[in-house]
Amino acid sequence: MRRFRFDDPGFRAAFTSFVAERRDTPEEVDALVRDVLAAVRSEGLDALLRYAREFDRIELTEATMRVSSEEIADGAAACPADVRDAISFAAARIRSYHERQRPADQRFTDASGVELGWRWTPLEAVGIYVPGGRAAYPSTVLMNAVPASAAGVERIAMVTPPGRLQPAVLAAAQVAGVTEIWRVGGAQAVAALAYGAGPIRPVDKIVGPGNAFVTAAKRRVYGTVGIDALAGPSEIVVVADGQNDPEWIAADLLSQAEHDPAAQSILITDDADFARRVEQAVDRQLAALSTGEDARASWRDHGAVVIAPLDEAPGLVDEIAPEHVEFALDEPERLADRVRHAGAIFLGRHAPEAVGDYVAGSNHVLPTSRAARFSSGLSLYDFIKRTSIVKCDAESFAALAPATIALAEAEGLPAHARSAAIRLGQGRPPQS
Ligand code: HSO
Ligand code: ZN
Repeated sequence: MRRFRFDDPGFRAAFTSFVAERRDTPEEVDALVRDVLAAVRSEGLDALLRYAREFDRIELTEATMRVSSEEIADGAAACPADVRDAISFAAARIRSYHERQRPADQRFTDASGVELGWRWTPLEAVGIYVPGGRAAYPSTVLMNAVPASAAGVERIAMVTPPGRLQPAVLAAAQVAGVTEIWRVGGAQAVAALAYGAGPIRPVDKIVGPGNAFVTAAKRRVYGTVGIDALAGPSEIVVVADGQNDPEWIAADLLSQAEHDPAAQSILITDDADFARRVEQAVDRQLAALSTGEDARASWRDHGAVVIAPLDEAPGLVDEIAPEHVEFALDEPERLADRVRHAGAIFLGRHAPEAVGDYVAGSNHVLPTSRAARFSSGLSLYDFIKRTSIVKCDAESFAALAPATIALAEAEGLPAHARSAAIRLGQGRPPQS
């Protein structure tokens, strides 16, 4: 854990280099991923079954590759009632938040009499990657599938590595209305979704987090299909004054540290004594945390405490451009309104990031690794697209034609020029 003081002479340089540190170790997986994509593309189902055998050590067939509707129902039923209820509660809140994002179609007539506008339509088919193991979060299934469903996507296909499917993941899929689930993971799953393979029909966009292989594969199939942002390790910045309970703030810092040894938690406070008490609380809580190993590594290697006047916090937050920032203050907007770069902002002493991870309704798939400078969290917009509309009659066309012809000629594109001129009764080619 690093300690910074805003009034130290070397603060600027030290803080800037701290923020620029890389946290995830880049893995050299691209060559293998390229081969896997090519094999699935040319051999389809055979390649999928072979990779299941080689990589996942499991014998699958075309029939057992798909998770049946009974399995989904049985798995979901095996999910404890309180977790099921929590999933339904979360799903309803996520749906209503994302439904408010639906933009309106527009149609208008401009001063030249040209009718213009745009129209939004949902994507037809979306693939959701759900990692195996500990990172198979039911909440992430909801955060990906519910906005897609709210957008009106007709087909949502989930892929997940073969192995035990967690009841809560199946319950989340069921609540989100996902009926198509395939036991296929890794780069081969991304390939199957992008190109189609055996019974898996191709989709139009692939979303959802994954390991280095999945991420490399998504990068490679981009263009054939759309993809969401490439997820990095989670981040939180907590801006807190000395009026907070140090145990609450320590818990918030550890809530992100426990995700991953490469996660990052940063406290910004104007009260050095409070900072010390938070540090002590972090150590105490770490000792009793079942995820303590990852959380300790994250806090040790990437954590930071910054002592700074609170008025400086918005500038520091913008430099970090974090995935999440909490303002644990009485009048949080006073500072938070000045923040420009953050994936999600949590306001007040009773808005820990954990509520946003699960049930607030906002999306927890958010830009990491400073991507908040240029991008936003997952939303309804990821699952809809816009088509432009142009309508002219003879009169409004006449207002547009001269400039169309001039630009076409300037670009050396005579057929473009003619396509306009011919409607003005000019430039008709000689008839034979
Ligand atoms: N904080 C994570 C999301 C998550 N938390 C899932 C719990 N489960 C990345 O924003
Ligand atoms: Zn989380």
